[in-house]
Amino acid sequence: MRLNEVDPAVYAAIQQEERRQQQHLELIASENWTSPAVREAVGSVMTDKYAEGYPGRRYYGGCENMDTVEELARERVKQLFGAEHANVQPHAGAPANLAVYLTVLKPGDTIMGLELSHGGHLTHGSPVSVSGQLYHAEHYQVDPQTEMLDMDQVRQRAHSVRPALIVAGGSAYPRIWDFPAFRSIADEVGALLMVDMAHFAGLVATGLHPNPVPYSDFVTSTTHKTLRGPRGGFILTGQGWAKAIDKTVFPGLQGGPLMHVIAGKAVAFQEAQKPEFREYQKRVVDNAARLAQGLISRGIRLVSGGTDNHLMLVDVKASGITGKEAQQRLAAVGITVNKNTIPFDQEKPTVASGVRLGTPQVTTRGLDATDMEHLAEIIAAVIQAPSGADLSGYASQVSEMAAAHPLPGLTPS
Ligand code: DSN
Repeated sequence: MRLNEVDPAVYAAIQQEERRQQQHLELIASENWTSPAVREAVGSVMTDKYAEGYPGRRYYGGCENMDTVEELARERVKQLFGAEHANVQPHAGAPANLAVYLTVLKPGDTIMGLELSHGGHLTHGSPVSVSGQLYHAEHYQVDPQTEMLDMDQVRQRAHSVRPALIVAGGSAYPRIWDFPAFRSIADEVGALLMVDMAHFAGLVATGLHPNPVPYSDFVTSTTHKTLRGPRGGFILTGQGWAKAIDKTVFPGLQGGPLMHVIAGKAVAFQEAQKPEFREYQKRVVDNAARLAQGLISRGIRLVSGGTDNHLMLVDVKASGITGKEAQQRLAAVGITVNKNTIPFDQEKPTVASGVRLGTPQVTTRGLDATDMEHLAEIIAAVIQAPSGADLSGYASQVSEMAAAHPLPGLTPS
């Protein structure tokens, strides 16, 4: 029996989600739209199999096809990023980061990552995350004037707090990361270096952002953001740490790997090796630059004055509203974003002074430079509108733009 007969409630929610994604413009910087081939792999019989262990060393019989897909995923991701060793079993980015911490740190050791409100991530030592509870977390910040990282300030901070592990990467930093500088700082203070490239992995895979692999002890990532694969994580490291990392992921932290997701990762890693994927990532970055310029030219303030990657952080407080209100207003016209704290934010995270915008998903559905100009006009007008203004005209424009660019692989509704 098909899903619509077995469980009409779940079927209806999935149908409605398809419609929501089809009819809205998703500017959440960490989201994307997987290919039908990736979704086919994730929805396959691979979900039914236990495969604890690693290829050739499983605790269950019948794992020969599991070995094939996991080996393909490992080899492809190693090739994509030039890494010696890959573990593709982490269920998501958070357990990937935790696996590195558990491998190299003792409870109470010091880690140093970018402050959350300056663009970092919860798993880089926030007090509400196990990373900030199990370890002594210190943070570096962006420069108050430029709102970008000043590597001399990062160096000073590292010399003062002497971390055992430095974490680079984050979820709302719109600029390029300087990995050689992070490496030399880590070496000066005797720290290990982990780069969490979850956000910009697709850019790294296509040479549009420097590759952290040659400079890092560990690189962690998710597969579902710019990389456009299924929801999941992975870890890259050198041969020296390979055994220890594998042991931490399984049996240390996780049980049976999600083999259907690993099959989807293998497919996505192959897609990411194709020339079309590089062209796509180039359009993502170009679209972000165009959207940023369009907003700035309409008087909107962007943190750090722009973007070098796939995302930007809009200071909506400078236009007189909170991040929460901006998120609600944009939702009302069919644009999905997330409120986000900005550096030195005075608002709590549930209110925030900013919204984060990213172009990976709308670029997948074919929006181009002209559309970015149009989107900038709509977003600026919505943010700058007087309270209670009628925004329905913008909602129709968004709806038309979405209808003109159906999500690839879905029948337009
Ligand atoms: N939740 C992701 C993001 O939106 O960036 C990070 O984990």
